[in-house]
This record gives sequence, C-alpha cells and structure tokens, in this order.
Amino acid sequence: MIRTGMFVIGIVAMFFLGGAPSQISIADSEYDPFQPVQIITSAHGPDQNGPVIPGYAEPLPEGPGLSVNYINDIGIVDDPSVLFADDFEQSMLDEHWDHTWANRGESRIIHDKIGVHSGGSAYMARIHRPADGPSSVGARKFLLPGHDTLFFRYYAKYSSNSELYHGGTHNAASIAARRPDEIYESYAGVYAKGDNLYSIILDTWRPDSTVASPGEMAFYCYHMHQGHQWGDHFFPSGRVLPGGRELFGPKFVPRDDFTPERGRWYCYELMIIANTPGERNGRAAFWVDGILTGDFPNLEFRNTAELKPNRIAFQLYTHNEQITGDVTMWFDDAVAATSYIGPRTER
Ligand SMILES: [Ca+2]
Repeated sequence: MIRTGMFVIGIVAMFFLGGAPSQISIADSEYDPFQPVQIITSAHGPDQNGPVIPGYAEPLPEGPGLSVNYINDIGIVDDPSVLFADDFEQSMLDEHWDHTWANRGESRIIHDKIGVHSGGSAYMARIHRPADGPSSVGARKFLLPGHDTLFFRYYAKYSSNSELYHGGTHNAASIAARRPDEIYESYAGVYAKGDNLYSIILDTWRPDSTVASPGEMAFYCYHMHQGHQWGDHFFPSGRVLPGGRELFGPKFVPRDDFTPERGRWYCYELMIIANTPGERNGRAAFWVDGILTGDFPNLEFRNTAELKPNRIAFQLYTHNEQITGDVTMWFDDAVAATSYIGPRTER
C-alpha cells in the first residue's frame, strides 16, 4: 500500500515536473524519488539565495530552466548564471574557443542546412577513418579558475551513416577539472587521485554490430574510485563498466538506458557537482530534451576544494579499428552555466 501510494504521488509529481512516466522506477531502491515534491532550479537547493550545496541529492529539475527567460537563447549570455554561450553564428571558432584541434579529421564551422540547428551555422566535428593513427578533433573552452557546480547544455546530431564502436572512442561533450597550469592535459589512463584531475564525457557505448549505432548513452568518468586506469562508464540503469551500481549509494534511481537516433537533433545537458573534500556528495547527471536521463550521486571527485570543474569541450576521438568510415557530429547552441539551463525556448 505504501508503495502504491508513493506511485500515485509520483505520477502527480512527474506531471508537475514535466517528466516522462517511463522514467519511473522504484523497484530497485528504498529511495523515494518523488518526495519531496519540489522543483530545484540550481545547486543552491530550495533557497536560491543560500550557499551552493555540493552534491545536493534532491530531485533535479526537468523541462525549462533559465532558458525560459530567453526566447531562442537571445540574451542568454547575459544571465547572471551563464558563463559562456556560442550559437556558432559568428563563424569564429578559434576566437570563441580556447583550444581547437583536428588530427585525421575536420573541426570547423559549417553552414550546410543538414548540420545547423539554429540560425545559419553550427560546429562540425568529423573524424576520418580508416587512418594511419588515432583520429581526434574537438574544441575546448576554459572556465578558469573553475566552478564547483557546472552545467553544459548543447544540441547535437550524429550523421545517419556514422558507425561508431567502442572502446578507444569518445564522442560528444565533456566537463573536466584540471589544475590551472595543466588545463590542456588529456591525462588518458591517469588515475584520478583527488588533487590532479576528474572528468565526465557523455559517450555512447557500442561493443559490436548487434547493437545499433551509436550505442547506448553513458558517462565516461574519471573519479577517485574508478575501477581501472581508463576510467568507468556509468549507464542510467546502474550498469558500471567496470564495477556495480553500489558506487552510487542508496539514493541512486535507475532509469531506462537510452540510445539516440542518428540523423536527428537532441538537446543534451551535462551537470557535475564537485564533492565536499572528504565526503561522497559529488554528483553527475545528464538530460536529453529536458528529461533527466542519467543521475549518479554519491561520487567523490576530489580531496581539495581547489580542483574545480574548469573546462568544457566537444570532441570526437577514436583509435578503434572497427570504425572503417568517417564519423560526423554536428553541435549547436552551446551554453555553460552554474545552474540548470534547459532546452531552448523557441518561438
Ligand atoms: Ca547556430
């Protein structure tokens, strides 16, 4: 009876929160994801004027965020919470982004209708395969000295013919923390020790051709309890490669795993909340089209408050020889902020 009552409350809560009933899952946890019923619009918790609460593990917002105040994102860069915005309309990739690169591929502004979400231009990342070495393209923005809570929203589309395989492949956006004098470092294969690095990349995971390309969406994460030197993959359902869902503690809410369709735009948003040093109250989450799709609490990223999320990026990378043709992604309408952004409000 108690669970039935909670379920009914949950349906009502999801209606007001704008979430999808398919997200409901209470079978695997004693945590009641529907109480308290409140919409949290930032990491400040219920008190918008209060201090940022690291790892705030109450329900996260869904649907519109601060973007609701800026039709078509016009003026959004002036919002007090917004740190950076680029709709790629000014065709100045190297001036807006601090570091761009293209090895065995292309990284540039395009104006083709197929790759533009808004306006007349967007950012294209394309890796050429096969190739005589790793293919790597991307663009990074530094947000120094950093922010304990960081959200990164953007629109992205995979080309219809992109055949991705993993591992040795990364595809989409990331948030990373680096020492300021090491802001350019990739540090692949380096353990996160609490004072040197941590990161999340919103990858997909496709082990073989029995799984549809680009594969199921997952966070590729470097954190203090990662299972091996190459980091972990976190899936919304609670699967961890390597490891298990116990990593996320008793408040973890499993959700349906998600495979994006190629050839269509989605609005993605990443969030990272750095933990209080000495406590496992860090959190990472992502949204698809304004629906909370993956939420991973109980994380420990750092043992010093000095190491803050301070770098965002788009990237495509592979050295996987299963990928035998070019892979293309388009990105548009990027916004980074210290509170939830949400999809564009379009008129
Ligand atoms: Ca645009």
